Amino acid sequence: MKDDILNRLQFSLGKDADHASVYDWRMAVSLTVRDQMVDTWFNSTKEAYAASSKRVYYLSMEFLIGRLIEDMISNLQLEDTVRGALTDLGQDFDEIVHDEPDAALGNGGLGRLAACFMDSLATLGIPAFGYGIRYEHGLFEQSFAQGQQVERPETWLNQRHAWEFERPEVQFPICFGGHVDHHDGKTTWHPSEKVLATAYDTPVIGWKNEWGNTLRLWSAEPVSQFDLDSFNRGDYLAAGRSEALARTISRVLYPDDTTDSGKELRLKQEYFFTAASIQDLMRRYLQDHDDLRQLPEHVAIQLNDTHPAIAGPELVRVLVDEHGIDMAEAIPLARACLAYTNHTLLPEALEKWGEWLLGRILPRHLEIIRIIEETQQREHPGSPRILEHGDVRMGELAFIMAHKVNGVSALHTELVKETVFADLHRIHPTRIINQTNGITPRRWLYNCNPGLRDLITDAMGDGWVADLEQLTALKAKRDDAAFMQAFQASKRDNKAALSNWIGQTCGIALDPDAMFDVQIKRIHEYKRQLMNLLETVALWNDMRDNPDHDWTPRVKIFGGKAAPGYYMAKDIIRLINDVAEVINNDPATKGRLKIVYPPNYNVTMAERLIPASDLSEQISTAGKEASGTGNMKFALNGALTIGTLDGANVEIREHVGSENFFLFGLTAAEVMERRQHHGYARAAIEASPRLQRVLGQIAEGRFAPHDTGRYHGVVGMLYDHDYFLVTCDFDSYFDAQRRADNAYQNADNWAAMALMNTASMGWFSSDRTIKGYARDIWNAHPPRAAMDRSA
Ligand code: 6GP
Repeated sequence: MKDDILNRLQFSLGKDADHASVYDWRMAVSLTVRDQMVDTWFNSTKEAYAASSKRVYYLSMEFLIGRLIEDMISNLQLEDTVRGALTDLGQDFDEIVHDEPDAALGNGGLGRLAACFMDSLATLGIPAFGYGIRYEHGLFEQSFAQGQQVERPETWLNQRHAWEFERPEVQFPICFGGHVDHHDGKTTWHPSEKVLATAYDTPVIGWKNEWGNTLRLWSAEPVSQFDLDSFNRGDYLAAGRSEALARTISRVLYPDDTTDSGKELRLKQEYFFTAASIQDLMRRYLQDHDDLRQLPEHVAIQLNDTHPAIAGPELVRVLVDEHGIDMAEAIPLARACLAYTNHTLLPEALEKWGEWLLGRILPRHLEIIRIIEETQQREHPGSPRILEHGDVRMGELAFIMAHKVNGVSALHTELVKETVFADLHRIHPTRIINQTNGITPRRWLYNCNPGLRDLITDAMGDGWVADLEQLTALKAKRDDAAFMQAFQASKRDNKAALSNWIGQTCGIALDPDAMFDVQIKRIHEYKRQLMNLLETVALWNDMRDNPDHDWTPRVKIFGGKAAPGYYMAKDIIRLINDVAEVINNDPATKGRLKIVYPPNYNVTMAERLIPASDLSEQISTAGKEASGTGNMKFALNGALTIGTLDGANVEIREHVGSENFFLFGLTAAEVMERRQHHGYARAAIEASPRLQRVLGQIAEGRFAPHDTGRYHGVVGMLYDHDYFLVTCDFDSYFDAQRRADNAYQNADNWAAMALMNTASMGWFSSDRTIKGYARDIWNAHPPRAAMDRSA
């Protein structure tokens, strides 16, 4: 390993050890590790070909992979080797790991789920490709100026990406615009614009080197580099214009989470990566099959929400226009390959494209969508329409072109059946199924929490890493005093490390014995960071009113970004920072209450915060959080949840036991019922003197003394259109927080509850989720050889 690293340093980086920077060392290490994946990767491809295996194609606009170096090293079981080699070379392993930029090719839950799924597919040995976009700029970087969010472009590709292989030979033309010709029963699309999609491959190797799949990200390139005529005329800007336009398609990730951005460029991005992926998988299929009617036996395409929903019409187009299959046969054939996952019920997230726009950019696809629509209406008269009020509704399109549609938690799936797709569900009663989300235990325990990982492994070996249900054996350790002490100590160590980091980065001193209460996720009204903040102010008031009470010291930690155009979310960010300024400087609550909000929350920060958390805030309005996956990461790392009966919280609570979970709030049914009452928010505020006081303080400028009107909008919203029922759940939330306070006072009991959480989370491994998809949706299996190896 040492020699390999030095060789890489010299021959790939062109540096000698005396002049190498941390970046050089990291690249040398990464390339060395990458070399070790190649055999497994190639062999997996060969085995999949030999076995003529069905392949899974996971199409996703987002893969929120974060840093890869630790996953790569640990899945290859190279930790000790790499660490040892670097020590011998006088280098610091941790410094090198932390030098890797966090690849933020996604917004939040949907993108991170795709990344966890890639790890599980490889670990289970299921032949799969992840297909997405190689964004030049990932999710924006966030900083705060006077408490307000500032966005700057993210630049992960300013450095070479260590893990990818560029594939200049894997390139497909992607067409837009133009018109369609119908001649002698043959249809021809004459596009007006063309770009090239070039593949970049990142190998994804499973735990213990079992199997290697590929994350294939497409980058947009111009068909011709530049216009020489313009250049020779001296018009240099014009010479580069078409090149710049082409590259725009993969330039930046849209920074929206669960909202519809509805922009022309976004539609082009969606079609760009979907069409490239379909050309690629068709090429692979036709290499060793000639009968397209067998396609569904070899190809499973999973649509990660509606962003790739154009895959339906695109696959039909390829089958009909390029391979001469009848339309009537092509539609069910495509459907047998396709499945669709719904990730949210929020109406503002349901993608719609104006018919005029879709028809202008994808004229042939609009024709095919009309035919799909007619076919559906003929077979199921009165079916909900894809085309309505001049829009193409992508949810309906995805549903109608999928043989299975899945929700991401038990509750969410029931709500999908009852609300957004109620009518389609009546027509296709077996199409909607549930696959509750999961998380990869490799990243979310093994790598992010070495203290707890070693404790567990010492107690029971490392079988749990690929079989997380084994953690149930930990329940017996509850009465093992030495184990429990070590369990508590590992949490205490993580909290001390986090306190150091927060001291350095935010300049705020924390007491590691205080309760670390953490809410990290996108800032959104339905997630109710505002309710958490109002409760913090109420607690501050109570602490000041009763200074002699035995208060449980708290640290409230917030993390998360707001979509740049989401003004209410940005006000909430500012309010958190303004309140923090006042409370953190109040001598009356010193040592008892602190608020920290480190900027630029990302996957790497989550890996730091989650292992150091005591209390996990999962407080969305019931019925609004489709699943949540952060909730699972916290519980696995021994945090207790304070939460509503929403998304996967419901199933987490069932697994960990209601006595180990702080429940509060209205249920989904009660939420819908409450909204029918006129003036429900005012009534709730009037019934809660505590809430009234907090809202009064915010409204009169207690936290913005030089701009007292700053939060009138926020307070007014709570009085007049509190759609997410912050006011109605406030008292119940406050009470649950006091139950948490009391429980925390008994450290041993708290630790026992925390252990029950860790020990009960096995079911939430994304390995279980992927097995469910493979069985119920894809009918995909590991080829024989891989099964033998893991047996
Ligand atoms: C998210 C959901 O909000 C979250 O509850 C879920 O855990 C996650 O998907 C994975 O299923 N949805 C999105 O991020 C999104 O953009 C369109 O939905």
